[in-house]
Amino acid sequence: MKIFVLGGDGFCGWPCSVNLADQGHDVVILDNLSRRKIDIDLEVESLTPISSIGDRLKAWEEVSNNPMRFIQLDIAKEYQRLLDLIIDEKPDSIVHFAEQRAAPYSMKSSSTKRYTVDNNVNGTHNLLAAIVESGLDVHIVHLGTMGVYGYGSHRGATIPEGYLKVEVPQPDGTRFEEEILHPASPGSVYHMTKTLDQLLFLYYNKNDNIRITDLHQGIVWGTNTKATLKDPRLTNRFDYDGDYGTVLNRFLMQAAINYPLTVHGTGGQTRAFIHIEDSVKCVQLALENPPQSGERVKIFNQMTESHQVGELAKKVAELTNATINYLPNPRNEAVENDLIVDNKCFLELGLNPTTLDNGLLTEVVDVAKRWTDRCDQKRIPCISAWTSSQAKAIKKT
Ligand code: NAD
Ligand code: USQ
Repeated sequence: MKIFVLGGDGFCGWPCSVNLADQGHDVVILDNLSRRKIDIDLEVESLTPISSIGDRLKAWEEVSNNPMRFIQLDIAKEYQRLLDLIIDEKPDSIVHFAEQRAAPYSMKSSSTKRYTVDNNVNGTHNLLAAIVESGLDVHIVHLGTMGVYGYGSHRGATIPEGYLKVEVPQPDGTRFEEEILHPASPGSVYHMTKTLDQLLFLYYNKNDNIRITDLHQGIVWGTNTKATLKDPRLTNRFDYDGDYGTVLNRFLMQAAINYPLTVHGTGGQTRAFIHIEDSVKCVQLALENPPQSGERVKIFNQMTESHQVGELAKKVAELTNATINYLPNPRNEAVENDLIVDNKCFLELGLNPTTLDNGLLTEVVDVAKRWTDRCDQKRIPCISAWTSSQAKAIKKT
């Protein structure tokens, strides 16, 4: 298959691109390298040293028989170039990772809120409009988020894969059954953009028959995959800072440097998780099992397990002797929530989930220990607050 990977230089996109090339596909990475520029603006670097995209591609060419290509392009701003590329190259599928993906970054200021909305919504819409204008039948696989369903209002119900069965009352007292897109309840401006993406997909699928798979992914943990370990220049990024670092990788890295684990509030928040190796595998499975022409948007919950943040901290503390710090929560989120998720689509397609075992957790701690001297401890606290009262509360600590 010829596959465009939009955002293929990022944390999820890079190992995914490498895996697809490893499987023999013709991979073209399209990325504007904005994440590398945000690192510079925030004065923070990935804990693991990452090579330039040029060196990454050179290394991949040396270790494989299947080189990848790279095109620097902003999908939110360069519509005509994106369209021309689709028409010239005729990809079979396009994997779309190219969005601003950090909730705390999206909540830093009105400027980062506006950037996140402009970038994510325009990027997704440009892609859809370009596929329609090209007249080609291209399957889109989009990386969405479990956060579209929201956290806190499910009252023990299982979260379905995208669509909810509802009964609609009629004036004569009868009811009819319908499947609707699960109500959206975003918890940040970033998560809101993903709920807007869903509506764009619904519309373009209905109006233009675009074939789309939307992957509602949980929090990804781990760093490298077997394929990115083939050469040090293929090393994947490891975000640990208060804006881009995600909770489990942050705890593992904090444990590695004897920094008290930063639990927000009581740690009662429950979230969905997936290991990077499984994330890569799921994208491959989604590409290999596209929707039929005329089929509605396929939605898969791309997660393998749910955990409470406080329980995760305790597990990491037991494993590493780390201490735990319970901090005022900078986010406006439920103090605690349940999270029961249906993920049978990927299990039925053959995903064999990697669970949170001690060996894998220790592996991440070891990666973090190796690069301790690259950590800037000043960048660990989460200082992006969702509301002004939360900003005041975190300033006091
Ligand atoms: P990342 O920031 O590491 O990578 C995103 C990549 O997209 C970067 O290389 C960036 O330069 C590129 N990009 C952004 N805007 C672009 C644009 N307008 N044009 C071209 N390229 C652009 O993020 P990630 O962790 O790899 O996440 C990738 C996708 O997966 C995101 O859409 C995110 O919402 C989703 N996701 C990530 C996680 C996670 O835990 N990391 C979990 C669930 C879903
Ligand atoms: N948290 C802590 N301590 C920390 C960091 C986070 O307690 O040091 C808490 C947060 O308050 C939150 C939970 O951990 O309750 C998850 O935070 P996170 O930063 O790990 O994840 P989130 O902001 O939701 O975003 C990440 C990715 C995003 C993806 C999302 C999937 O950055 O791209 O969409 O995970 S999900 O969480 O399923 O919506």
